[in-house]
Amino acid sequence: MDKNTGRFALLRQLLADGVTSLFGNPGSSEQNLLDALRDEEFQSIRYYLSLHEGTAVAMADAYARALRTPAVVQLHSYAGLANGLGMMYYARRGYTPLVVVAGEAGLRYEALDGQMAADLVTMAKPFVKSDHNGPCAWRVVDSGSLLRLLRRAFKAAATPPMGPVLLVLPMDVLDQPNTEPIVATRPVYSRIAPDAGVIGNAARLLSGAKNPLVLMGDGIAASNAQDELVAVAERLGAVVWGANCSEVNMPASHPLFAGYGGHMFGEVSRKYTALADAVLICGTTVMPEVFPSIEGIFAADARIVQFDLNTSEIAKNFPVTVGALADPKPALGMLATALDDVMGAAEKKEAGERIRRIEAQKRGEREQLRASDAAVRDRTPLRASRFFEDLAGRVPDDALIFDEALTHSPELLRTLPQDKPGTYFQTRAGMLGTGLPGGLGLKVAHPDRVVVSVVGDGGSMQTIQALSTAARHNIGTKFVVCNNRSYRILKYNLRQYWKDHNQPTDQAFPDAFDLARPILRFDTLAQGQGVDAVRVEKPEEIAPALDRAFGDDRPFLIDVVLDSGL
Ligand SMILES: Cc1ncc(C[n+]2csc(CCOP(=O)(O)OP(=O)(O)O)c2C)c(N)n1
Ligand SMILES: [Mg+2]
Repeated sequence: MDKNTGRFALLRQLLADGVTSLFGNPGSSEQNLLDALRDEEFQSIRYYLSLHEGTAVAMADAYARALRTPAVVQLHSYAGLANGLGMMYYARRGYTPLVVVAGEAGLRYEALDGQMAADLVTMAKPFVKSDHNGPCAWRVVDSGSLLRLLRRAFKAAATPPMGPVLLVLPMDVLDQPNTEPIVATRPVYSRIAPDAGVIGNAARLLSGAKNPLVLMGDGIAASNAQDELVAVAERLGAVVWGANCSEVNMPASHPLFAGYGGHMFGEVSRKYTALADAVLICGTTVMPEVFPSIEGIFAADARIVQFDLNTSEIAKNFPVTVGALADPKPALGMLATALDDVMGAAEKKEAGERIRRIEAQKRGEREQLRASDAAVRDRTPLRASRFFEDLAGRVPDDALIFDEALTHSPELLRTLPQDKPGTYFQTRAGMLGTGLPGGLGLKVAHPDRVVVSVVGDGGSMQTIQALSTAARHNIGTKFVVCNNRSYRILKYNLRQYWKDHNQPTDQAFPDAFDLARPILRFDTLAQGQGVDAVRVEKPEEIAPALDRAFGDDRPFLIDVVLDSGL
């Protein structure tokens, strides 16, 4: 067998780029690649089989988020690519670096328009990252440029603003001799900060504020800038709200962290954005809600500073006073120092007083919520807060959590730790079905740590076959399904719509919002795919279920039957 062909060269390039995991679902147009992968030379690369492409991409997304490195996904021709596109768009909106390779029959069949023929590059264009040269989707048409394009794909995926890219691999190109050199792909250095003049200007604009606000998102975590963000917020005495915030961008227990905003209704976030007289926006889009406010987000005379590595986001929807291309870590570090210089003693004192006021308010709100949780602690049907409280007692500080609990997420956020960078991940960009595969991707990335994935019943059905991947590869994620027998969030949102349109709020919800018919048993759905599971319906069943879940490092699922009320 000739090992100097494209398929072997491609795998050698993956080795050179440190790839140890492939996520995918195979077809016959990738058979030569998977055949080569069996070779002794590539034993350090593990192929994680997903039984649906959406699951493969979502697993890769979480893996890449956890390790901050591009993950590689293999899809099959138009059919496999099409199944993966939704999750690729999710990765695009989340800036996750993914290299997606899709096989196709071969260039020699181009004129025949065979069974699986399609223009994969065109199909993928809206779903991949774009850079100045256009959408990052390419097709290899000559063996002399296979590795050139593969390296370009890695570089493009990992260069901020990061995102998914596509490389189409005609099968016959991979069978041709390949003599390209194997050279590791080098990252593009992007720790860029504005010059001192811009930083000084930003510091002056923010420093005199009586009611400063920081809006931040996952760009902070991507830059590992949590400490610098805290330093700026503390100097300003500014409350910090997340917007597109689905990771630990700041320790959640910090007194100035107000919460994960920006999900559904702009009216909710406008309550705090419009109050501010100075706003620092960093590492997020403004505003990310499904139904954002069209106007009046910021006070007319508010001073707005926006730093981002994606200049498209700067002043995209609203004017800013100062906008700058900036990596959050160096930029916020410089800003904190500049604020020390610019702020007078009186301003520093006021900032300190604001921190104490915000801290007291946060403590008060927290105590109220704790009290309301305590009041329903022993109820049946179970309340999620009770289950999460008991779960928190079993979860070590450095555990990784994937949170797709949706309407039960607020209860989860009150109980589980989200303080250590890189330990807490939520679904983003409104994507459903990311929780089960997300928990798998985190565990593949960190096999020695406890990983818990908390998902809704609706979300988990989208990618339920992820459980078979857990069993097949013995990926020891612990899954919790919040079984409220409904698309509960859709009910909340329709109720809000009724309110906004002055309609009665006690009407019947559309039948399609209910999942009670048939009763979905996630314990047996898991067992049928080789994952041990238990159903929990009463408070006294929680502890034994957790004992079983955390008794070993194998995958386990708890189907928690919850109150479905609003
Ligand atoms: C792929 C996809 N399909 C549909 C939706 C619309 N959607 C958003 S949330 C939701 C229901 C989620 O239900 P569940 O996971 O049970 O959480 P709950 O609302 O009950 O807390 C649906 C259908 C979506 N966001 N993404
Ligand atoms: Mg539900």
